[in-house]
Amino acid sequence: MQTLHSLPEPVADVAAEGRLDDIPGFGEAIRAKITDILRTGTTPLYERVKDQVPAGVLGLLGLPGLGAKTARQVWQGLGVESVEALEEAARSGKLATLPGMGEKTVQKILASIERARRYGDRILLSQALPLAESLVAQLRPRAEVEHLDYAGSLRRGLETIGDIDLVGASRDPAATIAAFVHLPQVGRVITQGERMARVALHGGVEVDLKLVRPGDYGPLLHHFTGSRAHSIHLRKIAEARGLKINEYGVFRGDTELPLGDDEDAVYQVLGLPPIPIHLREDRGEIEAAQAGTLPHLITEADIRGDVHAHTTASDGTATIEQMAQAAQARGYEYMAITDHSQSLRIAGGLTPERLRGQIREIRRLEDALGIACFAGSEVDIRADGTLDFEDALLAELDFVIASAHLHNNQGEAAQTKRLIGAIENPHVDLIAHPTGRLLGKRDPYPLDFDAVCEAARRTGTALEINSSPDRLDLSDAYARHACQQGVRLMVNTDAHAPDNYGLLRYGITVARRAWLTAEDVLNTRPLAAFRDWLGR
Ligand code: DGT
Ligand code: CA
Ligand code: CA
Ligand code: ZN
Repeated sequence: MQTLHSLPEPVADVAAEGRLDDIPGFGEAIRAKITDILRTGTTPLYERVKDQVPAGVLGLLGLPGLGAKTARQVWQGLGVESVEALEEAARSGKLATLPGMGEKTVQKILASIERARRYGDRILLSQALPLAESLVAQLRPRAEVEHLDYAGSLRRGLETIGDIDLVGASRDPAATIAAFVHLPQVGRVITQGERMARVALHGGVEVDLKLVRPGDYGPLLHHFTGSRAHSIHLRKIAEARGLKINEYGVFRGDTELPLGDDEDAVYQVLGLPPIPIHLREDRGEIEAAQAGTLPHLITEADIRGDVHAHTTASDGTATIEQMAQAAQARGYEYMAITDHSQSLRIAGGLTPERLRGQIREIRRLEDALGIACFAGSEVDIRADGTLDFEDALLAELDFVIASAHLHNNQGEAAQTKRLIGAIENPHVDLIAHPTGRLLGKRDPYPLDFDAVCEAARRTGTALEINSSPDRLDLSDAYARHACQQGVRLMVNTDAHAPDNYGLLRYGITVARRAWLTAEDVLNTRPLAAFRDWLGR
């Protein structure tokens, strides 16, 4: 399932081109099931299981950390058929009576239920985006379709998505709607009209499609993109100018202003410059537009190097050469190899001897790699804020990342002190994924973030926006705050495989939502300037 979610392209495209065989880890059985689902919307195995196992029990599998074995155990052992019943069994102590079920596991299950409630049915941006892109790719080429885009929170790049909103301009809306509800991904039609439909995809994600005639598209796309708060604020500005603004257009009295298909025309009639999509949250962007101080937001193309990557030496899947080749193929000037340190045994952390060997190997390969490669390390921060390697070894490296993977249950004061300890180490250049959150799975650890920013600014230590789609850490709000406190940032992918470098788009989305310019992000600097900043 993880593999499916992380495919860089729609599985339908892969299947259509007969390339299912190329996906690592997919055997004959899985390929057959995917083909079934794409063709018929289901697969015989699913139909069989669906009839034998209550839907509520399958629903338990949606809880992060609860596997099929546990779901079966609580169902057959305690008759639990719903999340509510599972919670009841956990609280009453019944759950703890099952063989192999310790108090710690029970607490984990309760925490997971609580988190699932908070997230509701929201899915990760990285899961929604490929779905939306595949729907758009199927509808946009149709002859009667003039425009078709995804809008809503997905277009604004929120880290989680409630539902997917599609908007379009069609010369024959009925035909486009009919095509939409018959797409192979659609599991169920919820509502259908002449110009709109709402469906649920097989995975449960709900999708809205709204259509207008060509010529009216600008206001529609604009209305369904901006957050509600952004639209309401704009409406007030419109009223002050004697204008009325809604999804159908901008009106003076009963007369519609001819805006056409361009959404920026909406800003133009209000006397404003176009506001970048990622800023449309009413967090000061309208005032900035009025004052002419909108930031020139960072783009993917501004990044000159990705300086957080792993190899087979720790928990990556590729060699130094393969990672270098992938970084070079993206047009980067530089990169870093930053495998884990000794304490992180589960991730194959390097001992000092192995790290010294790796440094020598990078020096030896350097000329052949065709890209500047920093010998680095992602050093674990110990419980007391000291680092997992001696300073003498850190001094041999070109680039040092520090991060907290272990001992993260210490409480705010201790955790803050610990991070500041690492920040104050003169060898440390960057703190990776500074709040430790995993979207939908683990909350940020308690932290005095202002104190962390103060230390980072004072020592010239950078904080990371980690692009890994289940981290996105720092978040947009934290990154914006850090930047306002004078902290420099870096956007990295934490690549564990060559194609992970492509995850940069998610980190850049966070950076843009944080109002960052290329100037604010250190790894937009050319190699010489980046080296100057490192001061090594
Ligand atoms: P989500 O789906 O929870 O991740 O968040 P959104 O932002 O996609 O919200 P959604 O799906 O309810 O609405 C889609 C877009 O339409 C959203 O960008 C705001 C806009 N919108 C929806 N309803 C209203 C409304 O009543 N007033 C205004 N001004 N805008 C609305
Ligand atoms: Ca939405
Ligand atoms: Ca919606
Ligand atoms: Zn890492």
